[in-house]
Amino acid sequence: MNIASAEVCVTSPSRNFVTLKLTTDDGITGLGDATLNGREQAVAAYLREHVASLLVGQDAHRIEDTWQYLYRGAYWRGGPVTMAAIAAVDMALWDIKGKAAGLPLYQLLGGASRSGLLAYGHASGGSPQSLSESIHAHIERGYRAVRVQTAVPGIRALYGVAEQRQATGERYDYEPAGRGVPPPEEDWDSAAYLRHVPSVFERVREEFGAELPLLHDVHHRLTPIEAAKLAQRLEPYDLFWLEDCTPAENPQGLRIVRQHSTTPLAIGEVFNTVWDFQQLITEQLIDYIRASATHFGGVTPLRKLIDFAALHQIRSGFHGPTDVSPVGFAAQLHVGLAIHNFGIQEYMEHSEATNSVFRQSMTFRDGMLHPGETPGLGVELDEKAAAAFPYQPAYLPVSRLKDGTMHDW
Ligand code: KDG
Ligand code: MG
Repeated sequence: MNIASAEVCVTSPSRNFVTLKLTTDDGITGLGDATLNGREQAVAAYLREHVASLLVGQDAHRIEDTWQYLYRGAYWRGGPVTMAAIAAVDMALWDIKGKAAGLPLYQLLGGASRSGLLAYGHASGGSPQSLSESIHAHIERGYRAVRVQTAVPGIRALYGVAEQRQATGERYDYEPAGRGVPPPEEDWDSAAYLRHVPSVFERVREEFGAELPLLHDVHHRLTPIEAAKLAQRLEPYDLFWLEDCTPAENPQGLRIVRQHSTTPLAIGEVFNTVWDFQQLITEQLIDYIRASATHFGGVTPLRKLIDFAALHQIRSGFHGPTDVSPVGFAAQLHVGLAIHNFGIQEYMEHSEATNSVFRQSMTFRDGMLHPGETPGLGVELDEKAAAAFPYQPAYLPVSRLKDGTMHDW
């Protein structure tokens, strides 16, 4: 069973997605997600110009060897563009293998280790009242765990809080993060943020009780000592995790956070290879792995990473924002169902437009996700529907301090 063609589809039903479709000479198709938020066309070009022709004629069953060929065989390796492209090839080959075997992917990974995956949703609010309403709405939709993001007095617009205005005064939804050019601008003030956030969790715990798992995402904005202060101040509110509390390029910074707090830490949604995680895992500096199948080179390396993490009692918390397409999301649901050290799965819910282009067997019931029983990944691309949503330039917002200095993502 050889690969006969490799085609790339860029479509924008609510937001941009890059999808690779591989077709074998006996007519089986496989899909892979190569979406890289704000840099979609770079990955599409990498696949079309540098990868597609290498694949045609290759044995579609040789997933490991193809992965090594694309990763190890290239002189310039790693980085988000390359690894999203390799991820798409890897996922598409797993999709094909599952369809050829007549089995959902999780069965090929060892079978189910649980009946479903605990999901967390994104609650946020510009005021205590709207935050409370957002948490209630999530609980009513079935969520048993919520991420809590809040506006901060003194900061005009903060990523992750839906109902705010950007620095220009214009209102925007943070997903899909600021369509158009140039990117919207938000502002940042670490001192204001550190003063405010603990009081928000105090109120949320008072209202919702001790049992609801609460998560919070800092989006890499604090220095190690600021992050240590936050993690320490949040300890009474017993977070499920504190995410991306420091810039991800500086793993040893988390040693300082660890020295001061037992708040569990999650990091790694922007990581691309196991090397980015090596020190964090071996030194036990994190508790949850935030990689996604899409930005980490696919199912093959994600499975290896999570098995490595298991040696250190570190669990999964795979990245599941709407900029991971339903194809990439399905891939990590299959991994999450099969592995032993599953922790939690982020779930942001794709729009109706997205779901009309990507038909999925995945289900969400009573706060639990399941990839379904369809052979392969369980996602089909409706190419006709996709064609009605052409690519639109779209960027994540950028952040500046009050004096105009660019701040970390
Ligand atoms: O593309 C960026 C988003 O995926 C990211 O901002 C979402 O931080 C995020 C999260 O935890 O889902
Ligand atoms: Mg995050």
